[in-house]
Amino acid sequence: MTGPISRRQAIGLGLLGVGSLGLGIAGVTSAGFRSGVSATNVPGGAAAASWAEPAVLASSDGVLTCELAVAERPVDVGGGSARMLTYNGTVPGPTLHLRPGDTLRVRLVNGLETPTNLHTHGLVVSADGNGDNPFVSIGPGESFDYEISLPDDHPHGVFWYHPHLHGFVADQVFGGLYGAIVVDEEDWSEGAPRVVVVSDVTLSRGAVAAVSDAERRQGRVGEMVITNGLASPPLPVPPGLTGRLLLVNACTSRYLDLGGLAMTVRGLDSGAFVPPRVVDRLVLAPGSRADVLLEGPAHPTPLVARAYERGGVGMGMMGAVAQESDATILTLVPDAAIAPSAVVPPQRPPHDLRDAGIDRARTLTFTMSMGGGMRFLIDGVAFDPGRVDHTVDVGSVEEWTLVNVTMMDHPFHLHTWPMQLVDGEGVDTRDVVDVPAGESVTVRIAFDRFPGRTVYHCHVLDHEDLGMMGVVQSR
Ligand SMILES: [Cu+2]
Repeated sequence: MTGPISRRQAIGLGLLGVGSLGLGIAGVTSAGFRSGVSATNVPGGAAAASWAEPAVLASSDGVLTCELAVAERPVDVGGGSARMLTYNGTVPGPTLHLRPGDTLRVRLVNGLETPTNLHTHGLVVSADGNGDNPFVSIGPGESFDYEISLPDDHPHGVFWYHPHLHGFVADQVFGGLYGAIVVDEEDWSEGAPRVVVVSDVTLSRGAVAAVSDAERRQGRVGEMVITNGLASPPLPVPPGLTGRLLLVNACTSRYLDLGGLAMTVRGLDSGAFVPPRVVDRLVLAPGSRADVLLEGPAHPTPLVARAYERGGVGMGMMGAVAQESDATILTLVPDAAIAPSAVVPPQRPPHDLRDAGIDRARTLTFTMSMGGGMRFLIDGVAFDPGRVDHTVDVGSVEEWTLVNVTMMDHPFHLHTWPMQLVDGEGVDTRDVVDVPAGESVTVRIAFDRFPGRTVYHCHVLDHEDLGMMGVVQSR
């Protein structure tokens, strides 16, 4: 029951051509973008005056030890000032730069008035104990020491971190709690990729606006799209040379339907595309990331996220919700003074499960129920942390068919284990798989390690908070 694999699943609506450009192979030289670029004026009103990125915390000798202090703080955001939820006082939080085989030790200090925790989205790591454990709850004023060990064969790529405590996730992520994680084996001192964390937020009276129940059901979208906390910032690039962006869709519910220029996509989530794919449209569901090469244009050129149709609860009975509109994520601005440097690391192709023996097939069905307030369900039930919904054997390969019988798209995220699209083009491995309204998608999953208990859920985070999450136990 694979159904018509969604047109939208493919990154390549408007594919310019899927060919080997000789890109993404070790040794390709690209123009990096130096950090600390100078201010650039961009016509168009409220656009930010200059590019900025989060601070980088990098591992050394196999370990990154750091503290993430969670607190509401005043920050400059989208050209104004507002109180937001922050990691170490900034939105986004610091970028964590790790290598395969590293250990990440994070002391999370909760300065909020609500409980929270930490999820390292997309990392192929254990969910046990003080690992990437979504069942941990850290109360107000408490702290917790995470220790997350990346295996030596961990995929290269861009990942991210955010809170994952059921019932609080959407509010806390919308409030500003997100940051990038990059896993590679590069020394960034000679030139780094541009880390581009995109989110959206609505501000009201100097703080993050509350949302209505109708907005939660729809999956809230913010009025303002922010890139590294900035509104439509300029990104200086050397004309004619290639630069590399690591894009993170940290929006609570918004899909980023990116276009406006040609993009060479080296991979989505933890899955590398070998060879890279050249597209002029790239849809990133909430939670998804992309590793993208762009050619520096001769003239200022915007990267635009177009309003995206992802369905609704229907019948106009649920109250007004904010309508999405097009947004400029950033504007590439030619700047010949930006020095080129080699920043494109070799790719690590994901395991190919197309010829794997399937130990077990399962179907997971997404529904909504109207009784007692709208609930978002998987297999007819709402999330219960005390219940195991699926038990899998470590060492097995399974095929999961994700069936969406609702009128809204649901981006499905499985923790710890990547998913390979059965009908994907070549090897297409992701950790967020969009399941459009009324469609189904089949994936293969190698539960090759990490006994323990973790979750899968809709990454429209309001839907997750409203119940659309389940528990998988591996043993
Ligand atoms: Cu959903």
